[in-house]
Amino acid sequence: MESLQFLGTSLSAVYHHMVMVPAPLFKRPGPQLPGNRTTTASVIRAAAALQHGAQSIPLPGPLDGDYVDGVVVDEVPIVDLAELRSSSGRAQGTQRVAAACRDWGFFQVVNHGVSIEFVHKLRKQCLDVFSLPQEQKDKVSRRSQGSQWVYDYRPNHGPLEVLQLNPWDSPQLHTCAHALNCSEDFIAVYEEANLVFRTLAMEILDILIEGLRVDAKHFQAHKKESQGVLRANYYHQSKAADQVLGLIPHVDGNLFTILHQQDVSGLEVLKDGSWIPITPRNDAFCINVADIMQVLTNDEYTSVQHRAVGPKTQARLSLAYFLTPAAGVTLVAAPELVNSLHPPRYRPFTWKDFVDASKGADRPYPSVLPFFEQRH
Ligand SMILES: O=C(O)CCC(=O)C(=O)O
Repeated sequence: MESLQFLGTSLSAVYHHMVMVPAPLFKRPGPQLPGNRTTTASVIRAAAALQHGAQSIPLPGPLDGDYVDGVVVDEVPIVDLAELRSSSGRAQGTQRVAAACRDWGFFQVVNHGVSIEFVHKLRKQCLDVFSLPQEQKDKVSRRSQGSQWVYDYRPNHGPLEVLQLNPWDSPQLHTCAHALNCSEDFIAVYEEANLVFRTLAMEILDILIEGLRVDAKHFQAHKKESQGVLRANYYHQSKAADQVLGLIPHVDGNLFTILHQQDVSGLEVLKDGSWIPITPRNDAFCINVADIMQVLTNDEYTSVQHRAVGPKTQARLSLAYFLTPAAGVTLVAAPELVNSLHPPRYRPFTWKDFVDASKGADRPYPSVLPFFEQRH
């Protein structure tokens, strides 16, 4: 259990670093004017050109996308899994996903096959827990349980409550349900979540592997033995939300993460130096590449830095399923992704080494990955 509590980011790091950020970082002016559209790359080119004394900015391309500080950035990739399930859409779809993993470390999936009724049922169970009296939640909190905690609360400017469980760990589910006096439904829903999210995670893992065009054998142990951790983040509504981060910038330390943010915004990913807000979609899951996938792909896929901005007008619940790697295997890049131009970036290590490093006082932040880099 303890090792599986190192995910997404070290929670202690997050909570101890609740930080103030300057007032609104993002503007979304409307209506969109085609002439004003530009891509992230061209924004960067323009900034670089101006820095080097150019008098004019390169003309933008005609792309749709999201505004950040008055300019449009490349559209956040949305992948239709139904298309990838058809033989005609598979090859192109996997290459689109691979491009998203390289360029963004992030994409959203729709038509994923998980019933929205089930997601809402799970969300309701989590909300029921968060609405319990504090004394009851404290029975399983970090303060009372130490490393065995499943619940945590930080009363900072944008208060955040967390419920983190291993949905495959029946004794843990029963102990938690008993301590919180939850109904049998709680256990049943979490057991179903274990199946539902693992099934989706395996489908996504297959797609990520196919997109790399490498031998799937390299990932076999993770297909067999990887597990998931389910975390519910409950961000309280806060008037100071636009000055407070609910979750500070971090990268996830697992293989990849599946996240549902329903219809309240908050998640932002870092792309080419800008924080891009991810428009919430009830029908979509966000997928972000995490550190261990970056290692297995020798940096072909990149682990994305992300954060959550606290909600201003209503509370926000996000559900995150972290797929963790097989515990016993040595983590090294797929051989096809290593050559003289791309020597192995990281020394071989195990998931336990990674978790242990994350607990070290002087670990690099926001990721411990630099600790495992090889010098050539
Ligand atoms: O709440 C969110 O949107 C982000 C959650 C997250 O990054 C995490 O739990 O590690």
